Amino acid sequence: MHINYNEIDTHGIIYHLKRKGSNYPIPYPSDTEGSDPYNLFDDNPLSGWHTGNIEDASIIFDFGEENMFSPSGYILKSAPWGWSQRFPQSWILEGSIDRVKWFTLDEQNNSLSLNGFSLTAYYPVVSNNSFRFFQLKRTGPNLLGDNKFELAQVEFFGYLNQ
Ligand SMILES: [Ca+2]
Repeated sequence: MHINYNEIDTHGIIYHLKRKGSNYPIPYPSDTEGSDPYNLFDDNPLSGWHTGNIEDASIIFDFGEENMFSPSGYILKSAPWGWSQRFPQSWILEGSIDRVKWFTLDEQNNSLSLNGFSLTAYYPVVSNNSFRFFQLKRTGPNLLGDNKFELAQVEFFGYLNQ
C-alpha cells in the first residue's frame, strides 16, 4: 500500500496505523525531560516532545515487524507558539531492520525549514529498502544554539508491505 505525501492531506503511515488501532509506532527517545514522546503522533500541533540539553539527543520509532515500510519521505513539525525557539536545524534520519545496523536516509545541515513556530516541512527520502526502525538524531545545535531537540509532530510516508 502506497501512502505518499501530498500538500492537502499530511496524514501518512502513522495516522493510518493509529486509525487501524495499532499500538505502533513505539517511540524510544534518548530523553524526554518529562514530555511525552507519543505527543509526536497525536495529530495535535500544540503538544510535543523535547529532550534536555544533551549532545546525543535522538528518538527511535519502532513500527513493528508487520508494519515495515520503504520510506518515500517524512514530515516534521516545529514546536508551537509559547515554547522556546529551539527549532532543529541539523539532524539525520536513519533506517534499520534490526536496530543494530543503521542506514542514513536523509541528512539536514543548518536547514532553516523549521525556523518558526508550528512550521511543517516535508523531506523526501529515496530508498528501495524496507525498515522497521527509524531514528532521528540531532547532529548540531538548534536555532537557539543549545542541544535540546524539540518537535510537535512526526509523520512518515512510503510503501507499506501489507
Ligand atoms: Ca503533537
